[in-house]
Parts: sequence; C-alpha cells; structure tokens
Amino acid sequence: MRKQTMNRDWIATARTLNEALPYLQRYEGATVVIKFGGNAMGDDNAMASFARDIVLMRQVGVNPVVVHGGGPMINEMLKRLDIKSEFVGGKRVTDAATVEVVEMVLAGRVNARIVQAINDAGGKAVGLSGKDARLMICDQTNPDLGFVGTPTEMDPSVLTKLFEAEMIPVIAPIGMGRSGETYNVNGDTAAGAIAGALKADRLLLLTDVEGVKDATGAVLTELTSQQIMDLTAEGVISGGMIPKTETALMAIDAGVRAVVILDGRASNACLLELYTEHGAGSIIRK
Ligand code: X2W
Repeated sequence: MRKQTMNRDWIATARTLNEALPYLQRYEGATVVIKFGGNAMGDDNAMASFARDIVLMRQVGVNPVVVHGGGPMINEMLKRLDIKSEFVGGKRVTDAATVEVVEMVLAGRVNARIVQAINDAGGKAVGLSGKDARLMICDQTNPDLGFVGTPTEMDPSVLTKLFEAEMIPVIAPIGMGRSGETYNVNGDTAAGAIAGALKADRLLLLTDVEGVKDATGAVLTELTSQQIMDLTAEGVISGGMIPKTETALMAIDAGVRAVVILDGRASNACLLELYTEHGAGSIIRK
C-alpha cells in the first residue's frame, strides 16, 4: 500500500515544473550553442550534472550544440611531455609539436569525455571537430602564433542534419586549413563562429566567473553591444573577460539573438538561465 505524505520537496518540484512551462514553450525549436570551457568542467559529478542539463534541453525540443575548450587539460599534457607553452593575448602560441598535442587532447580526450557523459545521461551525442564535414575552415590568425586559426568559412550543414536526427553535436575547437593544416582555435572564438553560422537563438558562454561586472564588482545582468564597448573603453571590462565579450559582440554581429556569459560551476547553470524567470549571468543583446 502507498502511503500519502506531502513532501515539501515534491511540491517545490511540481511548482518549478509548472513555472517552467512558458519558458519550455519559448525555447522549443530554438538553437542554443553552449561553450563549455576547461575551467568550468570540474569533476565527474559536475560533468554529469552538465550532461543532464543538455539532455533535458534536447528532451524539451531545443537543439543544443556543445562547443568545448580544455586549456587546463592541454597544459597538463604539454607538461607531461615537457613541451613549453605560452599565451599571447589570450591565445596559445602553437608550434607543430603543440598542435598535435592540442588536437589529441581536445578531440581525443576532452571531447570523448563529454560525449560519454551526455550518452550516459540518456542523450545521443556525436563528437566532432571543426574538421568534420568542412564545418570550420580557418586562416592563420597571426604568423607569430603559429598554428592558431581564425574561422573564416563555416559550413554548419552537418549540425542541422544532426538536429533532424535529434542528436547532440559536441565540437572540439580544431579547424582545418586550406592546405591541409590543423589549426588550434580558441574555444570561445569557435563557439562564437559556430553560433553565428547557425544564427543561434542563444550562445551560452560558461565560465568560472558570475558574469560581466561593473566598477564596483556587481554583476550586470543585461547589457547592449554598445554598453560592452563603452565599458571596455573605460577599462571596466578587462583581462580574461575581453575574449568573452569580443566573442559576444562578434556573434551578435553574425546574427545570434543573444549571448549570455555565466558561471558554469553553478549547478544547473544552463537550466537556470533558460527556464527560470531569474536567469543567470549577463545577457548581451544588440
Ligand atoms: C586554446 C584551445 C582550448 C580552449 C588552447 O590552446 O588552450 C588557443 O589558445 P578553454 O578551456 O576554453 O580555455 N586555443 C588558440 O580554448 O580552452
């Protein structure tokens, strides 16, 4: 016999689902690109929780695309192999030996771990890099940086095919050169280019900070492109936030409806942003 008890948690869960309905309807059929940075990845539990968020999004009719980083994992492998590495302007100077390690770690290890986590959570994830089906063709960013690429020609048709099959693309930020080179692409840059090519409804940049902050350190929840440019000129936006806001401006220019910079370490960060009134982090619109 089942005993009827009213558990506060169940009531809260039911209320949450009820309140989520208008948001579920708003994002049905939407394309949402999620940049999952190496610093936001955390331990196996955090990875499993991220994977469940992504599977839930797919389940309610969103087309999620995961574009990942893995800077800390590349650093670790380069150190093991005794290869020195430095960053200039937020980009890793990448020689021929380094690009081999970058591709191995990103496409071979980090990508596979995310694909496995999503599939363990009941989704159907497919791992790709920018080389697959000519998704992301790159030119060299700057000869001083070696094999660092800037995406210049995008073909997202492989992604729309996967959407039709209700599969979840997980993309390593590796690009293909026009003469067979392999390029290392900054994860944020790749996510912005992919979101732009898809004219995505949302680009979520998951980081390890709460969002864009004002001069007093308070998180700015809503911003326009113009405000981002003003805050950058005033020096309020600086350091590691600059590549993120630059990506946001580029993506919006390319036709992405809105970009959200949010803390990926917070539990259920993606769901909080998409499916509650509260939202999360900083949303940037034209
Ligand atoms: C990055 C690619 C990985 C990345 C790198 O080599 O570290 C360049 O710097 P996170 O975790 O998102 O920082 N590429 C050109 O962007 O990882």
